[in-house]
Amino acid sequence: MAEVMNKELSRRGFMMRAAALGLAVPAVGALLSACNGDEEEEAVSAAASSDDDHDADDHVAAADDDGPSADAVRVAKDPADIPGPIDRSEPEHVLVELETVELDGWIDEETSFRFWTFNGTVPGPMVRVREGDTVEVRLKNADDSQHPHNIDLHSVIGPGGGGYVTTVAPGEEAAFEFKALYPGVYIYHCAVPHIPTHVGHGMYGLIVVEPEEGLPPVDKEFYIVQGDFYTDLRPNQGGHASWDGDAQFREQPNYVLFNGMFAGATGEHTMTAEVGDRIRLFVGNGGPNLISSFHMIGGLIDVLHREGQAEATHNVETTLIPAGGSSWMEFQMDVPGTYVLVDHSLGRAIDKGAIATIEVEGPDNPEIFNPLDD
Ligand SMILES: [Cu+2]
Repeated sequence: MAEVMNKELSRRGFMMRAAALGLAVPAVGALLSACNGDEEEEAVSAAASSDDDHDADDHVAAADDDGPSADAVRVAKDPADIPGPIDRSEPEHVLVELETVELDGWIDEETSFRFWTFNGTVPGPMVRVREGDTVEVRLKNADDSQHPHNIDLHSVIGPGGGGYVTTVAPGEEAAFEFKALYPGVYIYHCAVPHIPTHVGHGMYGLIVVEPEEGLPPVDKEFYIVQGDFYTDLRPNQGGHASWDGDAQFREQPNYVLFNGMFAGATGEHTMTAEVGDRIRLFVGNGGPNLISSFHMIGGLIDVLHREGQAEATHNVETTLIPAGGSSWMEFQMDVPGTYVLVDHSLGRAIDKGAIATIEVEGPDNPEIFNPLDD
């Protein structure tokens, strides 16, 4: 019985995902159907005819009859919504103002969840400073928050990364300064106990510390942060999902997401580029628990600054991004089409949502990729 229920839920999820994604994004639709086609149908009927009679699966909540929150808004951060490159040759004093906001948002197109955020999005804003800058971080906790919050930036050399001195109750504000000594790309996150619960509600983002000489110019830059979400509902069940602390303890998330929403950066929210563009991705992993096997289907990372290190590695297919870690990478697509970014632990992509797309437009390039008719 439990197996039947799982299969049916999974199939329902597949149908909804196919409807939501496949029509708008043929490449994603093909991916999903390739992994959820007739074989699964056979498995469902085989399970249905079995004599096993287990109780209902206690890992899957019933669909929420009350429906999703009426207040749900889009919290998924647009990957293109980031500050531009640093354009100065001297260090400065930089003010970074962040507000912790708890709000109902869409974790998939049918399901809402109470997110805890920096500035109302997951991830929070990408902060961009220069090596040698003095950074003043001012953290406000919104008046209507239910929990204290703080910020620990991995670019900070100092106790708690700033967490101890920024713990603020609802309606309060705190601030500190730090010197950005080391160029790289770093996670920031809330570190109020119970920390996995705060991070698991979406409280993370990236801070980029550009080297003194800056980063090489590129045509496009995007910002993606993966996170694992522990909810009582599975993707696309519909309704309002609640936090599942037991699932967090067991490290078994129902959602694994780029930018806080199931396939949030696909379809009308896809990233876009032209054939031949140099593209830079800043990719982080907020966790709280899983590591990411970050991969681009049909592409290759030709310049990889693994974990933000100064020296680049070249021609990498899949790169590990630890929980609480990040990388920046560059590549170009010389052939037009849809490129799908995934966590290559593929169940997390296909079933749990860690998918994003880059739509590349421009002339065909048969010398590099040439489908043959015969
Ligand atoms: Cu918090």
